[in-house]
Amino acid sequence: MNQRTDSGLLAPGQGAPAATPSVLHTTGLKYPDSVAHLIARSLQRHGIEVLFGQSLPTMLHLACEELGLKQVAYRTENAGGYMADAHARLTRRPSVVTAQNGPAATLLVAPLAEALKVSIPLIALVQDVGRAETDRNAFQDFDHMALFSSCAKWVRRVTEASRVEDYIDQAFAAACSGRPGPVVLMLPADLLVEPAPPARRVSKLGHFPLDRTVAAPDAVALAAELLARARNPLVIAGGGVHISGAHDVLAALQEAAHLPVATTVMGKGSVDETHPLSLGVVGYFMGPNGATRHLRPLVEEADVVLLVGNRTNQNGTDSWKLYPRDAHYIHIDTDGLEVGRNYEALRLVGDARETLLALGAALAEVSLAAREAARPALEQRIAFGKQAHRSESEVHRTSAASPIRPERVMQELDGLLTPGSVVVSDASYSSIWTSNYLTCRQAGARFLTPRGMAGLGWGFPMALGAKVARPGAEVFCVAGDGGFGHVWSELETATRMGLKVTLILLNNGILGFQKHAENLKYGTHTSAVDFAPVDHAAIARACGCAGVRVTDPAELAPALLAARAESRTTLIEVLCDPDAYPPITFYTPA
Ligand SMILES: Cc1ncc(C[n+]2csc(CCOP(=O)(O)OP(=O)(O)O)c2C)c(N)n1
Ligand SMILES: [Mg+2]
Repeated sequence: MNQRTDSGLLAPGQGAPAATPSVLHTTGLKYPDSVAHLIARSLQRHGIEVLFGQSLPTMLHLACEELGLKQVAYRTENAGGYMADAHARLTRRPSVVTAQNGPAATLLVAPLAEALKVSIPLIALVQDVGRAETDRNAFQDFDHMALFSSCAKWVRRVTEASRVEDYIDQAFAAACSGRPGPVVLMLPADLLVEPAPPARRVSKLGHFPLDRTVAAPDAVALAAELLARARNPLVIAGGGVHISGAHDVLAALQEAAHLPVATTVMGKGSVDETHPLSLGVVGYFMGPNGATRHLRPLVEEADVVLLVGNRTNQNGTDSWKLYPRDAHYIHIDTDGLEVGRNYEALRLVGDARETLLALGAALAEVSLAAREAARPALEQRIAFGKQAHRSESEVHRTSAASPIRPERVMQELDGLLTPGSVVVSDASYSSIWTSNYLTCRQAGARFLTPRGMAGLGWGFPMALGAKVARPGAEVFCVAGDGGFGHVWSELETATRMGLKVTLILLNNGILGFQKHAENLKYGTHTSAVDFAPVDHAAIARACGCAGVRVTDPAELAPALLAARAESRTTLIEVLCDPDAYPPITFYTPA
């Protein structure tokens, strides 16, 4: 006799086990050649090999898996979108992320917003309610067109099987042409199971920039004249150099035209930072111990500034105070709206690579005698400035103190980097430490960070996406404890998907940037900024990763080497000094 509880229900664990209805067992795919199969084949036609997803839209993933496309299964849509972002940044091909309608779709807003800001082509394929269920409060129905309108370049819903190929190709064209960016295509669930119409399209649109344009020749010739005749020219390269794949052209121009080059955070890696004409990263962190602090006069004294793929945003320009007011600006950007946004400029609207090639050709036609003559003294100034930073920061870079100085962590990591390494930093202090204390030793090396929006937490999923893009590369991630709290669950993703990265967790026990900035601005901070102690290394081990905690700086190098030898993701939790802050200029204006 089964015991009933007071409520009349069977008590837990009682009663005969219910047999699983046979319909809940696998019986074979019911829709053999569906619209979803046509989409999968279209994705393959454009060169897509992986989708970042979590089983939805289900029919699409079933078709994709049947056709050999790989699903990299995320734990949260936020993280999946950032994985796709990093994957696109490194492959220089658009990446596909998928999600269900409703709440899952809303979680794509953060990664799409990042991609929109920094011009990364993401293709979000989002399930929608059945066509006959639209606007009748169907389960998880929502106004997705309005939801995505602020964070995507292009949002459409396809409703006819005969138009599916047209819309897929429009999605790729929208994402990859002009200024690249994220797009969303809504796919009603019932449409996906309809029989596939015949395929008609053959083009391959899965790369960016899809259509390279070049600035007008007269503007290019004028730019060459200005640079050749300048007293103190300076190039400030942004993330657009990477998007355009222009680093080799920029590096050649730097050398041939004797041009000093600084970068933004997103542009780090566009030139070799050990080149005698490279300044490093300039922006809002040029206070004491900042890598480019002693090079600030070179920026301020510039009379001709060449901006390449540089949005002249607040952090990059130190709130528009760093770049010289009276200089002549030459601005290369594929988006004419960015040119002259903050600095009136000679407009070189075009793809960075094509336009730099044209500029290089134009510079070969003019005399570079002034540039060549200025080079030795310029190189000496740059070398002095870099040396002054090295001397100034030595005490922190070699500190044996515990809790550990982040500069010491960076020093150990910098020693391990090769040109093929990929370093991903979370927002907040992590991206400032890496920008200042890690060295790009070859043009084209990649340092990724979600700094378009500076959304906290996305470094670790970006590192996983980077590893999918470059399985052979050593991928490091530097993240703070606050940021990492957004994405602990993706440790399980790393294990399940067999993705090995080395995560260096700077655990200072606080929302550092938040707390310090509050103290500075308001004299005190709110109660939200201090954490309870967390054993992150144990969380990593619980998810099948390796996890170690480092409290003594002498253990850093062995921990990094052990992580290198591991086949799994390793989380190295470094107990860091909560009073260590990076060289943000507004913290230390002197
Ligand atoms: C999604 C998101 N939430 C909040 C913020 C605001 N924010 C910027 S930095 C920061 C603190 C970061 O703390 P942590 O990740 O531990 O890094 P730390 O500064 O301590 O090195 C916060 C809350 C943000 N940028 N993004
Ligand atoms: Mg912290």
